[in-house]
Amino acid sequence: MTLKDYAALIDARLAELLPEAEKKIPDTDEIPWLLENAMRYSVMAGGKRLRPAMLLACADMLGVDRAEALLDACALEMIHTYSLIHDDLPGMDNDTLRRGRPTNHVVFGEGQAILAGDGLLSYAMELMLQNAMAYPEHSARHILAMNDIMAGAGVGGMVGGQCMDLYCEREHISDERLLSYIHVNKTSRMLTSPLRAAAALAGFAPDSPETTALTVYGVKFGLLFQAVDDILDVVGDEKTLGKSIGKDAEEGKLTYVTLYGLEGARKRADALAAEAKDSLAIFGDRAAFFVKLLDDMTHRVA
Ligand code: GRG
Repeated sequence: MTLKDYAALIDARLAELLPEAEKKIPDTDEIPWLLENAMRYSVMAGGKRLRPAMLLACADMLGVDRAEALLDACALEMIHTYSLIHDDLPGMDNDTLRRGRPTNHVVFGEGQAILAGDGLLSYAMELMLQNAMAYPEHSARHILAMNDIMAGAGVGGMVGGQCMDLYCEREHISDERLLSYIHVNKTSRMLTSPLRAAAALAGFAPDSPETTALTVYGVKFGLLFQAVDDILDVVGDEKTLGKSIGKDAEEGKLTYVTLYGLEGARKRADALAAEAKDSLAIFGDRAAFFVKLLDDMTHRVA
């Protein structure tokens, strides 16, 4: 299975979970059409489906029944999409283009966009809980997986990273240790949690050699991903990327490129890819998807 194959599986399930809704007064317990359509608009706008694909590929590698992991993968993509919607709001990055479309707040208004993000986060949690209840024989595994996903997305994870990012930008602070906190939490945690969640579903303890190796891979992969993101913000093509570029320089952000220069950032990305590859040794040939992913992400243009 390739990244594209996994993305197709995830797209199909997401489309079922967020169907196009007709305008009507909602019944009690029903999602209002406006909220459903605003959530669907950003989730179904495309995207690489990287995080859920990593969860499913890792589940496959570790022998987890794919059907048992699919809702968690979709939930992860919903959480990621909520973070993009909120990141694009006027109070944050104030962006008008995302996934090749006008951003959620441009189409639905700021208030509804905030709710679409809130909705995706809480719907994701509901779906993961429903999935856990469907497998009572594995409830401890599901609780551990949910803990990894929510902690990665939460206050000591992505939200914490975003908080420090906003703080540094508004206060014009450029501290290397804070930058590392921001990268690891804002970007890497959401790329590590899919792997840790899959390991939890496979029955591995959080401190097992397998989970530890996957965590190292996720952190390095996340930093590589961020370095390439910073490079693309300088040399990328807005149309291919489907989002605004040049924002980092405009806002005077501290990035891999401002810190190491373009060539230095590329070298840093190559070094991170090599370190991430080394961490996969424990899985041998079974980790082929994750070795290829490093190459794909190092050379990505979108
Ligand atoms: C609002 C709590 C909160 C967090 C926002 C997503 C995010 C955190 C910030 C976006 C800015 C940014 C460049 C983050 C680092 C890398 C990143 C998350 C890129 C977008 O992810 P992709 O490339 O996007 O996987 P697609 O659209 O392919 O899913």
